[in-house]
Amino acid sequence: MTIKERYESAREIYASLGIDTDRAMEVLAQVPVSMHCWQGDDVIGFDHDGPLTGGIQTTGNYPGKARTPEELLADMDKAISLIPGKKKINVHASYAIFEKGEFADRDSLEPKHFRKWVEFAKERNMGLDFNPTFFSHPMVKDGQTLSSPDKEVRDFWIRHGKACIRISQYFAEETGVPCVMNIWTGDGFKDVPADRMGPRMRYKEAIEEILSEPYDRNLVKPCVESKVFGIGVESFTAGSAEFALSMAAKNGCLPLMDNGHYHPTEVVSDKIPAMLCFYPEIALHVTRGVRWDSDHVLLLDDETREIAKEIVRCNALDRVYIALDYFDASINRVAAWAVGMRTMQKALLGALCMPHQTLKTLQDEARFTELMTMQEAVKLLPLGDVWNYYCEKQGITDDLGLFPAVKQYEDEVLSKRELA
Ligand code: RNT
Ligand code: ZN
Repeated sequence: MTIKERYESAREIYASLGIDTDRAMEVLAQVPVSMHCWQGDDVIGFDHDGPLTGGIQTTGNYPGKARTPEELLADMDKAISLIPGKKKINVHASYAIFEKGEFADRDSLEPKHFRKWVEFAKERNMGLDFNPTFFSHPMVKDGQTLSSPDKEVRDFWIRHGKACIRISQYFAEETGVPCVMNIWTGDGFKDVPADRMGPRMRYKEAIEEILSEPYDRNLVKPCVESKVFGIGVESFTAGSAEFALSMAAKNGCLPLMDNGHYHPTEVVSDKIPAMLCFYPEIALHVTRGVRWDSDHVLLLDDETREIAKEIVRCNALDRVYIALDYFDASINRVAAWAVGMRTMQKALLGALCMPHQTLKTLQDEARFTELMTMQEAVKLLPLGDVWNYYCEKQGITDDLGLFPAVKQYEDEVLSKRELA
């Protein structure tokens, strides 16, 4: 049987449950998933030689990592060729691309330093998201940036944040797509602090000052991302969950939830509908934490599927900005991108191919036994046949073709880098 014939059989099975798979594929093709540039070079960037700081870490030393903007963009292009559907590119400020001999410190970055990213995105018909980089820099003093007791340090990072708002606005104006700008710092303490409120008050005031930079609210979507702990900052993080949530609520920015940033039995899937009751829009970093915020490549596990289900059944595909955030240095990085992006899309496709209205009715009518059996039955519907056909229609390889394509790129391009 061809992929198309398999699809046609699947379509009938889904149709008998009132599910329109043609429509599901149409919708999926329009949902943007933002691909994080930092998977390609282990979160290093182009503006410094120092190590990765901020309480985050990559592990592994797989050969072939991108060392220059040209290499990173080429690798992203390879990954993009393996990913169906609509994509955005998520850029960190540390990935400014300078002309030869040119340099600007983080607090004096300008739109022109990101012109190459804009060209790259426009040529591929994609939007751009942006992140100020509050780590891996000498002005991180005693592990603090925006919450530092040193005003000079805070002011430096406030100027950085404001510069990033201007760059985000430039991204949105150039691409015609709103730019999600995420504020995350690793500010915190390794051991029990003597003052928890002081750093948070300074952090709050600093973010408010950044947000006082004028911008068009339809074009720039500032977010605040929370975190529970980082490496070397195990006892306290200034940007805790309650802090970020309240910050967003009071200042009209978006709360950003990274599902690696909560206690191990907390789930972001359950937080999505809670937040959607109050916020017009929210943002996500979708990742896979294994035992902790380990930033493993996104796979089709229960929580990823549950996250996608909540977005879809809350009818919130246009209210939730989906970005990926993980960094695995122990495997082929192009595969890491492609597998994670495809996983998110598969999860969304699965969510779009569910009889939500029927299931909601069963719940409302307290027909819980029937609800349970129906939810179990849905799990084994032939989603793979729909996914394969979707990929074929988009001219993208199926899952089994992914590794050979990556391997060929590794042999022809990545492996040569080690010799250079
Ligand atoms: C860190 C946060 C943050 C970073 C990126 C690189 O724990 O998740 O989003 O991963 O900014
Ligand atoms: Zn994140």
